[in-house]
Amino acid sequence: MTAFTSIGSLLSTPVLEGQVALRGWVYRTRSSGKIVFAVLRDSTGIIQVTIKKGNLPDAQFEEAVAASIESSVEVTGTMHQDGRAPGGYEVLATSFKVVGPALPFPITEYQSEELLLDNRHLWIRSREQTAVMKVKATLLAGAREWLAEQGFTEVTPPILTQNACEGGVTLFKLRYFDRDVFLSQSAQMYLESLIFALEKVYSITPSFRAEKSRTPRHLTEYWHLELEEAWTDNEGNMRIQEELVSAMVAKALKERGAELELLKRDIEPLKAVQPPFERLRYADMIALLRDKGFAIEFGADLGAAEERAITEDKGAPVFVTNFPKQCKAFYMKEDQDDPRTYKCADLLAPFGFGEVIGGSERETDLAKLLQRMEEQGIPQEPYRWYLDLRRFGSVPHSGFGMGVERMVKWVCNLEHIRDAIPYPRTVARAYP
Ligand code: NSS
Repeated sequence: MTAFTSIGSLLSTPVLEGQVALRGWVYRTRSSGKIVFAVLRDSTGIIQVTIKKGNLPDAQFEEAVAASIESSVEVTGTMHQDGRAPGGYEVLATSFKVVGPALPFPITEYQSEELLLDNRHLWIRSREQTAVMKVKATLLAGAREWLAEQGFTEVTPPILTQNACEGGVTLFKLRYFDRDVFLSQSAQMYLESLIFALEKVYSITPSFRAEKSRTPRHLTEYWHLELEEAWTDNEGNMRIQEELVSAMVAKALKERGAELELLKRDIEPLKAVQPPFERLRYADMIALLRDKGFAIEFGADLGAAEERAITEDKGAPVFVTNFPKQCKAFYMKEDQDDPRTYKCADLLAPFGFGEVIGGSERETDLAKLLQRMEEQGIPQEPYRWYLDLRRFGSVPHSGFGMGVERMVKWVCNLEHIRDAIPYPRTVARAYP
């Protein structure tokens, strides 16, 4: 059995004596007469393989000449320094074998966004997509590590539910045997129930929103990191968020420098992501927006333009707290110091990226919850179990939900959220 070495490890620890064996996909290739330059790609990097006629059996040389882009290949050879090659090294082949030939690849250099999306199953091999997926995995690993250190237990809430967490407008309904159920918009209510067993919980699940809006920051299916903690108020909730976000960004900076560089992400601003984050009250923010020329009144929700205006000159994320009740969901806790508002916060990423987290302290007063549900025409029956939580040993508690792709979009500086997920689902697309 040949022992294959990854391209990344060959470039970081070059093997300048003896043979190396590698395998991957043809990333670029050109040949002239008796020599082929094939750049190979694997999950860890790219390296140039030079195949010279006479250094290997003729049939293998012909195979190398014919090997098209994205053919999978196995190569052995010797490694040499070469200033012109990517990474500064090349492998001079002594054997070359095509494992799986490739038809002409439908993706070439300049392609329309539509063609790239239709060929997403092939496009995800691109170096940019690969880099984004690695950063995303590292952000999630960073979150799990930090949450485990803080004593949070990861739990697995359901995706099929009978209650709406974030309102009826963006619900996906589906037939479930003889009745209707919804795809989960948020695990929040289930997490609220789980704190009575585990106190500090979180989950990472898909969430679904029937978002009709075509924007660069909305998906219909996205990954949601949600957390709920017993005995914690909105201020404690914000402290968890700022530390969690900072720990995730720090891990990406530590482990994904090469990927962020490939994505041309300026990492200096990310280094400024350190707790505490600024807290800005909604009412003060309205005043600020009005100074900037927005005709916005107390009570209006924030759109992308407003969020951009607030964060364009910020170097680090900002919390906006105390939203008016009419902007937010019925389950939030009223702020007794300003009963027009809830004890809630949205976390906005800097430089115009906008909302990445929505969170709040939860209303524990059953009468208040029932009254709001009545006012908003929300039926009690699907929420019977949720309301029970206020009847059996209720405690102050808070939690939040982070849009994982929103985090990735910000950390990787992506223009569109669809590039933060391998198979984006939007109004226009559920294929491939
Ligand atoms: O609607 S949220 O603001 N809040 C909730 O769902 C709470 N129930 C979460 C909780 O407290 N457990 O959504 C939370 C975050 C929001 O800040 C965005 O970052 C993200 O979820 N989000 C989305 N990401 C991508 N696409 C869409 N459509 C989307 N909607 C929300």
